[in-house]
Amino acid sequence: MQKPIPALFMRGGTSRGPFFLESDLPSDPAARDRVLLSVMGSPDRRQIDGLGGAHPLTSKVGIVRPGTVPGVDLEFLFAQLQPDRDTVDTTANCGNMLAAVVPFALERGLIQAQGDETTARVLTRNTGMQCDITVLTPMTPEGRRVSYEGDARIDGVPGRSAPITINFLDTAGSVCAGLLPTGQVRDRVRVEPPAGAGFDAFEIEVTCIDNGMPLVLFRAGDMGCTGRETPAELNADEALKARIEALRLLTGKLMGLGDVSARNYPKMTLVSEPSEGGAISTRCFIPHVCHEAIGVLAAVTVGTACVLEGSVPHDLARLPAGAVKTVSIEHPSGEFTVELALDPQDPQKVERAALLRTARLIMRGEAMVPASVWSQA
Ligand code: NQM
Repeated sequence: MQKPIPALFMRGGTSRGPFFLESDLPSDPAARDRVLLSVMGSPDRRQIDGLGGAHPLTSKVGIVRPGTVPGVDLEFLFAQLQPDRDTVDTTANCGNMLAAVVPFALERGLIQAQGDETTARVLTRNTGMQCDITVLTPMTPEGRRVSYEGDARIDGVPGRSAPITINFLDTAGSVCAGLLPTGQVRDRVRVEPPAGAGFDAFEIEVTCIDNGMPLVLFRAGDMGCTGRETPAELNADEALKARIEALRLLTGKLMGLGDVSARNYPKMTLVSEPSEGGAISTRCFIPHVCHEAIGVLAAVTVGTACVLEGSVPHDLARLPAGAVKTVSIEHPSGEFTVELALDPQDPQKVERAALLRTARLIMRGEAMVPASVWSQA
């Protein structure tokens, strides 16, 4: 006997996973997490017994409920699982999975289409951040339906789809206490090797920042990289990954995050001069494998760091003039454009971030959970 749980399997931006109504899952978080691990087939490198795609970007789950606070239409809880670990982390955001929330809510009847476009205010329960998301809802013979087809293209996803715009309203200090959690725009840190590590102590300049996602940015060259490597090359470099992880554990503490060994952040981001006409080039570890592209809020945070005078990426970045900056973040599979509106009184402050994503309903059905797992729930 297995327990069926209604689910929509969706792509959100460059990520993918099952979406559930909160009311269809156990209310106790520990029981819910056991169910999610079973649904995804974790821990197992291949996730052979579940829906996970053997990569962090396809080990994600969306949980949606109607808004419970005034002005909020929908509330979204994002859960990051890992193929080979038994962790379910709900403490950080995912702007890619976020792109599928309004389509999911329209599919499941949580909200109604408003016209040719539908905008909903979404609260992420992970960090309390709010955003307005707009999707296309054209008239069809069956009434207004969310559209997945269109001309919008995002790097990291083949083909074209209907555009989804996300306007972030308040992103600074999502998980950390503020935008610059060390209190400085640039820090120089000394990383001591843990016992048995095959590298020497080293010093490096970093910018620790959280404008939607905690990130540590450092020059690719300072780690002996060009910044042009493919994710596969970086993922195969165990010596580099050991140094980056030691830097992550140290900066996690400096950012007030404590012991981050079991956390999926801060994301470790190598930056270098742009080479494709963008503002900055990136390779982003999330945090143990290199992203094939870059996360949404990671891109917002990189763009914000570029704007800040004195930051590590500021020196490398080529930014357009003006108070509303269209910032193109280069990544391994193309680029990610974020529009940053600066505070007219303080050009060092990003007031609003907007960006384009796409999403698609891939499959609808029921995720089957073994009775032994559900009965413990
Ligand atoms: O930064 C990957 C993704 C993400 C997160 C990650 C994301 C974001 O690409 O908002 O979207 O950083 O683990 O889905």
